[in-house]
Amino acid sequence: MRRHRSFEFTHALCRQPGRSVTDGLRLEDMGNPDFETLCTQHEIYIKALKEAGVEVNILPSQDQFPDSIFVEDAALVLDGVAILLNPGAASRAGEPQVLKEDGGTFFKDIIQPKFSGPIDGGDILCFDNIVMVGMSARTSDAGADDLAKVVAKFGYHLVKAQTPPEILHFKSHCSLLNETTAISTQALMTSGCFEGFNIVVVPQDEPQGSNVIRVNEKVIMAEEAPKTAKMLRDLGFDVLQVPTSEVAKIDGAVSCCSLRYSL
Ligand code: CIR
Repeated sequence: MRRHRSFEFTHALCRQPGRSVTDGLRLEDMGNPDFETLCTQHEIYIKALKEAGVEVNILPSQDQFPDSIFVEDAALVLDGVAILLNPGAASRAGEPQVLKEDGGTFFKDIIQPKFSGPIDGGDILCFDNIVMVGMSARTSDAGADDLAKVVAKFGYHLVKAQTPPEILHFKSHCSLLNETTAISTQALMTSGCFEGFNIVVVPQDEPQGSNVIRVNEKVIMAEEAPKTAKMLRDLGFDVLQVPTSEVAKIDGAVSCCSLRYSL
Protein backbone atom coordinates (compact mmCIF):
# COMPACT_ATOMS: atom_id res chain seq x y z
CA MET A 1 0.00 0.00 0.00
CA ARG A 2 1.30 3.46 -0.88
CA ARG A 3 1.97 5.52 2.18
CA HIS A 4 0.22 8.91 2.23
CA ARG A 5 2.40 12.02 2.09
CA SER A 6 2.84 13.84 5.39
CA PHE A 7 0.17 16.37 4.39
CA GLU A 8 -2.33 14.03 2.73
CA PHE A 9 -5.22 13.12 5.00
CA THR A 10 -8.55 11.38 4.67
CA HIS A 11 -9.75 11.83 8.27
CA ALA A 12 -9.56 14.14 11.26
CA LEU A 13 -10.66 13.61 14.84
CA CYS A 14 -11.70 16.52 17.06
CA ARG A 15 -13.30 16.83 20.48
CA GLN A 16 -16.34 18.91 21.36
CA PRO A 17 -15.32 21.63 23.84
CA GLY A 18 -16.74 21.21 27.36
CA ARG A 19 -17.51 24.10 29.74
CA SER A 20 -14.31 23.41 31.68
CA VAL A 21 -12.25 24.51 28.66
CA THR A 22 -12.30 27.98 30.20
CA ASP A 23 -10.02 26.55 32.94
CA GLY A 24 -7.44 25.36 30.38
CA LEU A 25 -3.75 25.66 31.21
CA ARG A 26 -1.92 28.78 30.07
CA LEU A 27 1.58 30.20 30.37
CA GLU A 28 0.33 33.76 30.64
CA ASP A 29 -3.06 34.98 31.80
CA MET A 30 -4.86 36.76 28.96
CA GLY A 31 -8.30 36.22 30.52
CA ASN A 32 -10.56 33.21 30.15
CA PRO A 33 -11.83 32.18 26.73
CA ASP A 34 -15.49 32.96 26.11
CA PHE A 35 -17.14 29.54 25.93
CA GLU A 36 -19.80 30.35 23.31
CA THR A 37 -17.32 32.12 21.04
CA LEU A 38 -14.84 29.26 21.41
CA CYS A 39 -17.54 26.76 20.36
CA THR A 40 -18.45 28.87 17.31
CA GLN A 41 -14.78 29.14 16.34
CA HIS A 42 -14.37 25.38 16.80
CA GLU A 43 -17.27 24.79 14.38
CA ILE A 44 -15.64 27.08 11.80
CA TYR A 45 -12.40 25.11 12.22
CA ILE A 46 -14.22 21.83 11.59
CA LYS A 47 -15.84 23.32 8.49
CA ALA A 48 -12.37 24.28 7.20
CA LEU A 49 -11.09 20.73 7.73
CA LYS A 50 -14.06 19.40 5.76
CA GLU A 51 -13.41 21.94 3.01
CA ALA A 52 -9.86 20.57 2.85
CA GLY A 53 -11.36 17.19 2.01
CA VAL A 54 -11.26 15.18 5.22
CA GLU A 55 -14.02 13.29 7.02
CA VAL A 56 -14.25 14.79 10.51
CA ASN A 57 -15.41 12.80 13.52
CA ILE A 58 -16.15 14.62 16.76
CA LEU A 59 -15.65 13.02 20.16
CA PRO A 60 -17.85 14.03 23.13
CA SER A 61 -16.63 16.70 25.54
CA GLN A 62 -14.70 15.48 28.59
CA ASP A 63 -15.18 18.07 31.30
CA GLN A 64 -12.79 16.40 33.75
CA PHE A 65 -10.00 17.35 31.29
CA PRO A 66 -10.18 21.10 30.51
CA ASP A 67 -7.49 20.83 27.80
CA SER A 68 -8.86 17.73 26.11
CA ILE A 69 -10.05 19.60 22.97
CA PHE A 70 -6.33 19.69 22.11
CA VAL A 71 -6.51 16.10 20.92
CA GLU A 72 -3.24 16.31 19.03
CA ASP A 73 -1.27 16.21 22.28
CA ALA A 74 -2.57 12.81 23.36
CA ALA A 75 -1.54 10.72 20.35
CA LEU A 76 0.57 10.47 17.24
CA VAL A 77 -1.08 8.75 14.29
CA LEU A 78 1.12 6.93 11.78
CA ASP A 79 -0.32 4.89 8.93
CA GLY A 80 -3.77 5.12 10.54
CA VAL A 81 -2.54 3.65 13.86
CA ALA A 82 -2.88 5.88 16.95
CA ILE A 83 0.14 5.75 19.23
CA LEU A 84 -0.94 7.03 22.65
CA LEU A 85 1.56 9.42 24.21
CA ASN A 86 2.47 10.48 27.74
CA PRO A 87 1.36 14.10 28.39
CA GLY A 88 3.80 16.35 30.18
CA ALA A 89 1.19 18.28 32.19
CA ALA A 90 -0.18 16.50 35.26
CA SER A 91 -3.76 17.68 34.61
CA ARG A 92 -3.62 16.09 31.14
CA ALA A 93 -2.19 12.70 32.16
CA GLY A 94 -5.51 10.87 31.70
CA GLU A 95 -6.24 12.17 28.20
CA PRO A 96 -4.64 9.31 26.23
CA GLN A 97 -6.74 6.76 28.15
CA VAL A 98 -9.92 8.74 27.44
CA LEU A 99 -8.98 8.94 23.77
CA LYS A 100 -8.50 5.18 23.75
CA GLU A 101 -11.94 4.67 25.30
CA ASP A 102 -14.00 7.03 23.17
CA GLY A 103 -11.86 7.41 20.04
CA GLY A 104 -10.24 4.02 19.57
CA THR A 105 -12.63 2.81 16.88
CA PHE A 106 -11.84 5.71 14.56
CA PHE A 107 -8.33 4.40 13.88
CA LYS A 108 -7.01 1.28 12.18
CA ASP A 109 -5.56 0.33 15.54
CA ILE A 110 -4.55 2.00 18.78
CA ILE A 111 -1.44 1.16 20.78
CA GLN A 112 -0.26 2.30 24.19
CA PRO A 113 3.53 2.01 24.50
CA LYS A 114 5.24 2.43 27.87
CA PHE A 115 7.05 5.75 28.19
CA SER A 116 9.74 6.46 30.74
CA GLY A 117 9.35 10.23 30.32
CA PRO A 118 6.77 12.73 29.08
CA ILE A 119 6.05 13.39 25.42
CA ASP A 120 3.29 15.62 23.95
CA GLY A 121 1.95 15.49 20.39
CA GLY A 122 2.44 19.26 20.10
CA ASP A 123 6.17 18.61 20.07
CA ILE A 124 6.03 16.13 17.17
CA LEU A 125 6.37 17.19 13.54
CA CYS A 126 5.89 14.48 10.91
CA PHE A 127 7.62 14.34 7.55
CA ASP A 128 7.15 11.57 4.98
CA ASN A 129 9.77 9.34 6.66
CA ILE A 130 10.99 11.36 9.62
CA VAL A 131 9.39 12.18 12.95
CA MET A 132 10.97 15.30 14.44
CA VAL A 133 10.54 15.75 18.19
CA GLY A 134 11.26 19.04 19.94
CA MET A 135 12.49 18.78 23.50
CA SER A 136 10.41 21.10 25.69
CA ALA A 137 9.00 21.47 29.19
CA ARG A 138 6.42 18.84 28.10
CA THR A 139 8.69 16.46 26.19
CA SER A 140 11.81 14.74 27.48
CA ASP A 141 14.73 12.90 25.95
CA ALA A 142 13.52 9.70 27.59
CA GLY A 143 10.04 10.07 26.07
CA ALA A 144 11.53 10.73 22.64
CA ASP A 145 13.90 7.75 22.94
CA ASP A 146 10.98 5.46 23.73
CA LEU A 147 8.98 6.88 20.82
CA ALA A 148 11.97 6.35 18.48
CA LYS A 149 11.68 2.58 18.98
CA VAL A 150 7.96 2.65 18.25
CA VAL A 151 8.12 4.79 15.09
CA ALA A 152 10.98 2.65 13.73
CA LYS A 153 8.49 -0.22 13.46
CA PHE A 154 6.45 2.00 11.12
CA GLY A 155 9.54 2.78 9.03
CA TYR A 156 10.10 6.29 10.45
CA HIS A 157 13.35 7.69 11.78
CA LEU A 158 13.09 9.97 14.83
CA VAL A 159 15.28 13.06 15.05
CA LYS A 160 15.43 15.38 18.03
CA ALA A 161 15.29 19.16 17.95
CA GLN A 162 15.24 21.88 20.57
CA THR A 163 12.22 24.00 21.41
CA PRO A 164 13.48 27.45 22.43
CA PRO A 165 12.69 28.30 26.07
CA GLU A 166 9.46 30.30 26.64
CA ILE A 167 7.74 28.33 23.85
CA LEU A 168 5.18 25.80 25.04
CA HIS A 169 5.40 23.28 22.22
CA PHE A 170 7.79 22.83 19.29
CA LYS A 171 4.90 23.17 16.84
CA SER A 172 3.64 26.35 18.53
CA HIS A 173 6.28 28.01 16.35
CA CYS A 174 6.66 25.88 13.21
CA SER A 175 4.81 23.74 10.70
CA LEU A 176 5.47 22.00 7.41
CA LEU A 177 4.00 23.46 4.23
CA ASN A 178 5.34 20.60 2.12
CA GLU A 179 8.28 18.19 2.27
CA THR A 180 10.81 20.92 1.49
CA THR A 181 9.21 24.04 2.95
CA ALA A 182 8.62 24.93 6.58
CA ILE A 183 7.05 27.97 8.18
CA SER A 184 8.62 29.15 11.40
CA THR A 185 9.22 32.00 13.77
CA GLN A 186 12.68 33.53 13.74
CA ALA A 187 13.26 32.15 17.27
CA LEU A 188 12.69 28.56 16.24
CA MET A 189 14.49 28.89 12.92
CA THR A 190 17.70 29.94 14.66
CA SER A 191 17.65 26.63 16.56
CA GLY A 192 18.85 25.15 13.22
CA CYS A 193 16.43 22.25 12.88
CA PHE A 194 15.32 23.23 9.37
CA GLU A 195 18.75 23.41 7.81
CA GLY A 196 18.46 22.76 4.06
CA PHE A 197 14.78 23.70 3.99
CA ASN A 198 13.05 26.59 2.31
CA ILE A 199 11.75 28.54 5.28
CA VAL A 200 8.99 31.08 5.40
CA VAL A 201 9.72 33.22 8.46
CA VAL A 202 6.61 34.83 9.92
CA PRO A 203 6.55 38.52 10.86
CA GLN A 204 7.75 39.16 14.42
CA ASP A 205 4.29 40.32 15.53
CA GLU A 206 2.53 37.21 14.14
CA PRO A 207 4.07 34.19 15.91
CA GLN A 208 0.69 32.46 15.76
CA GLY A 209 1.02 32.49 11.95
CA SER A 210 3.69 29.79 12.22
CA ASN A 211 1.21 27.22 13.49
CA VAL A 212 -0.61 26.09 10.37
CA ILE A 213 -1.88 22.77 9.10
CA ARG A 214 -1.30 21.72 5.54
CA VAL A 215 -4.26 19.47 4.79
CA ASN A 216 -4.27 18.17 1.23
CA GLU A 217 -4.33 21.23 -1.03
CA LYS A 218 -5.26 23.72 1.73
CA VAL A 219 -3.28 25.49 4.42
CA ILE A 220 -5.47 26.17 7.45
CA MET A 221 -4.23 28.97 9.68
CA ALA A 222 -5.22 31.71 12.13
CA GLU A 223 -7.33 34.63 10.98
CA GLU A 224 -5.27 36.71 13.44
CA ALA A 225 -2.14 36.45 11.25
CA PRO A 226 -3.13 38.40 8.09
CA LYS A 227 0.41 39.30 7.00
CA THR A 228 1.48 35.66 7.14
CA ALA A 229 -1.63 34.65 5.18
CA LYS A 230 -0.72 37.13 2.45
CA MET A 231 2.86 35.81 2.33
CA LEU A 232 1.57 32.28 1.87
CA ARG A 233 -0.97 33.27 -0.77
CA ASP A 234 1.75 35.15 -2.65
CA LEU A 235 3.77 31.92 -2.62
CA GLY A 236 0.82 30.14 -4.22
CA PHE A 237 -0.63 28.31 -1.20
CA ASP A 238 -4.39 27.95 -0.96
CA VAL A 239 -5.04 29.43 2.50
CA LEU A 240 -8.14 29.03 4.65
CA GLN A 241 -8.18 31.33 7.68
CA VAL A 242 -10.12 30.51 10.82
CA PRO A 243 -10.63 32.52 14.03
CA THR A 244 -8.50 31.26 16.92
CA SER A 245 -8.71 34.10 19.47
CA GLU A 246 -10.36 31.96 22.18
CA VAL A 247 -8.15 28.85 22.05
CA ALA A 248 -5.16 31.21 21.87
CA LYS A 249 -6.01 32.42 25.40
CA ILE A 250 -5.17 28.91 26.62
CA ASP A 251 -2.16 28.49 24.33
CA GLY A 252 -4.09 26.56 21.67
CA ALA A 253 -3.75 27.01 17.91
CA VAL A 254 -4.91 25.28 14.73
CA SER A 255 -2.73 22.17 14.84
CA CYS A 256 -3.61 20.97 18.31
CA CYS A 257 -7.40 21.00 17.79
CA SER A 258 -7.38 17.88 15.58
CA LEU A 259 -5.62 14.62 14.89
CA ARG A 260 -5.22 14.28 11.15
CA TYR A 261 -4.61 10.89 9.59
CA SER A 262 -5.28 8.65 6.63
CA LEU A 263 -7.04 5.31 6.48
C1 CIR B 1 -1.82 23.13 27.42
O1 CIR B 1 -1.15 23.94 28.04
O2 CIR B 1 -1.56 21.93 27.40
C2 CIR B 1 -3.04 23.63 26.64
N1 CIR B 1 -3.63 24.71 27.33
C3 CIR B 1 -2.64 24.04 25.25
C4 CIR B 1 -2.13 22.91 24.44
C5 CIR B 1 -1.86 23.31 23.04
N2 CIR B 1 -1.36 22.21 22.33
C6 CIR B 1 -0.43 22.31 21.39
O3 CIR B 1 0.11 23.38 21.12
N3 CIR B 1 -0.09 21.20 20.78
